[in-house]
Amino acid sequence: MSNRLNATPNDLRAFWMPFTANRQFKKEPRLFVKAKDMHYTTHDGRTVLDGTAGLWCVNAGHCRPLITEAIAQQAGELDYAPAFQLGHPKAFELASRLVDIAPEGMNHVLYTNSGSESVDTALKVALAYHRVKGDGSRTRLIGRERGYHGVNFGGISVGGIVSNRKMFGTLLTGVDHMPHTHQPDKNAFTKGEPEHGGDIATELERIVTLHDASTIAAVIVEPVAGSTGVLIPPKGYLQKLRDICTKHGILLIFDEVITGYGRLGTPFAAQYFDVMPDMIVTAKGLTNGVIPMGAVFVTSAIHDAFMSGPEHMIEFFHGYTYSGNPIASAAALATLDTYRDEGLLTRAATLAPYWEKALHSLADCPHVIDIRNIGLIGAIELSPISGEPTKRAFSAFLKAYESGFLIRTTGDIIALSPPLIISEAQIDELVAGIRTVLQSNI
Ligand code: PXG
Repeated sequence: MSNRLNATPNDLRAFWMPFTANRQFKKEPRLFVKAKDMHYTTHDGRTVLDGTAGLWCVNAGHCRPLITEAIAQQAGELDYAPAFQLGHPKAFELASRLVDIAPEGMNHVLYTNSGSESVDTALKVALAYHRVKGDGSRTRLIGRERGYHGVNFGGISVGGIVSNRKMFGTLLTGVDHMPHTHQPDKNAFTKGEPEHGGDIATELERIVTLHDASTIAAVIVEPVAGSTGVLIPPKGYLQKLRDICTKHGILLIFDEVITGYGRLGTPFAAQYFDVMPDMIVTAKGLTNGVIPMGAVFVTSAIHDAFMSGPEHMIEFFHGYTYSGNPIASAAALATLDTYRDEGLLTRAATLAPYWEKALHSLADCPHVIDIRNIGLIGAIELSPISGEPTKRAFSAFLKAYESGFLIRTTGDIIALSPPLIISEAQIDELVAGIRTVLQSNI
């Protein structure tokens, strides 16, 4: 007996979609068929203003010519080169270019194909680093409540979003979590970094005391937590984490999958907050979202610790078939060219005051209980419908989509992260569109 669904080319049943309400979607599909700069075109021919840079990744806007051409050119010249014990020039050129824009001291790059793989790569580097240093008892990993570090086993173990964890067994052992920093009672409607909550970092001291520093390998946090609904670090918080980690010999990993490549108006959040981690995890904006690729930045101290033993020996037993893939490397190089030519890695700093003012003008709209912003990121938190959490925001998402605006929702929070090429007029358009949706019956 065949299990085939008797699929036709336009049948939607076979594709089990990621992080999607599949049954709802397939009753009422939403498909994009084209994109250019700030806009998508839907399958029914409507134009949609992209308020989320795809999924926080299309930082330079859509179908940018340098990137499109570089991919085509590379595909015709060198499609694939083995990633282990062999290489190709563009992967090396890209690593040097990345190091140039990274915080000083982040001198080496490991490639992956996604944010999730970047996270798991960084966690493995941390464990192996302590081991090659003769400190192999440092095996614990510390994350944070509400943290999102992708969907692989390492990432969901250190992550703190309950629905992403609860179905999947016991996960990695030896993991603990710091409390999140969200204090709406004290910080609601703060513009930029909240005043209250910097001291929550001292909870890490408590965790270190509980387990003993000699058992802890690394702490991983998103400098600005994105997926959970945009939680901005309180003033002084990240520096305190840095100080505690330094004091106890614990590596600090910044997961910059969302904040990397200009989202805050600096190449990386580490530069924005002037706090230097030991590793930076990236993906998304590295290739403008166009080809899957991630990169993990590490300091020389970490890299050099592995460079001992016989020279013919592999120093770190980790990597992917597609690490530094030629087409992905070409896309990333063209992305960096686009960012450089158009000043996009710092453009969010110029736009941030306008963005902040526009966003906070929604404070008087129905259901709005908090508005948060930093760089070119924004969040509008809505009061949930009693007994039906997430429904109000999801209905706002559907209405916005119908009226030509792409927003993203998580829980009852609307998250915004437009391409860094957005104009002031388009910010106004997006905010006016959201105002109309919030004033409708949601
Ligand atoms: N770390 C962070 C901080 C992320 O935001 C990942 C890791 C995993 O990346 P990959 O490439 O494996 O998906 C992410 C991904 C949203 C949203 O709307 C956020 C992500 C992905 C999809 C949607 O909040 N972040």
